[in-house]
Amino acid sequence: MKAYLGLGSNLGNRRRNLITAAALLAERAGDVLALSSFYETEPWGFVSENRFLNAALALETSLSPFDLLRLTQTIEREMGRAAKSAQGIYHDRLIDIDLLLYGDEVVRSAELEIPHPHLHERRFVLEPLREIAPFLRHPLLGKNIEELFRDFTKSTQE
Ligand code: PH2
Ligand code: MG
Ligand code: MG
Repeated sequence: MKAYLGLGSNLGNRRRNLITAAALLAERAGDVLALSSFYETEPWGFVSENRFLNAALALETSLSPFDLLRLTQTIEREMGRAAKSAQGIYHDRLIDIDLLLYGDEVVRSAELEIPHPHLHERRFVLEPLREIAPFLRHPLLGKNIEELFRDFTKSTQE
């Protein structure tokens, strides 16, 4: 199955952190089909002086969504991520790996939501994803990533 992941880092050697995460995913999750450019972005939803590098990654994987979630959490821990976001409170982090889309599947559980519920509201997700998958359809919104990105840029002055 084709899965799309978002990568983010705003601490340490951010470029190296994204590359390490991509390499570990390639080792353990399947084939990395594409990795976007790295985008320098302002922290969204919390105040920090540390800007993010964000990227999107396409993966061909035989892992289930939940096994993929567990693997990404293991990689985050191994790479030294300390705090996990809870109740919508965000922190600086060495690495954050988010499952954005998994084929056309829709998962809504306390542990995991696919498509990522905020995918279409965040420039730092849409812009890298658009680079590697402009024609990928969002299974719930019925639009492709390029269309979602255009809607987003029209609706915001950000
Ligand atoms: N991730 C967050 C919260 N805010 N801001 C940017 N720019 N990039 C991120 O990856 C990011 C964020 C929660 O995971
Ligand atoms: Mg995140
Ligand atoms: Mg996360």
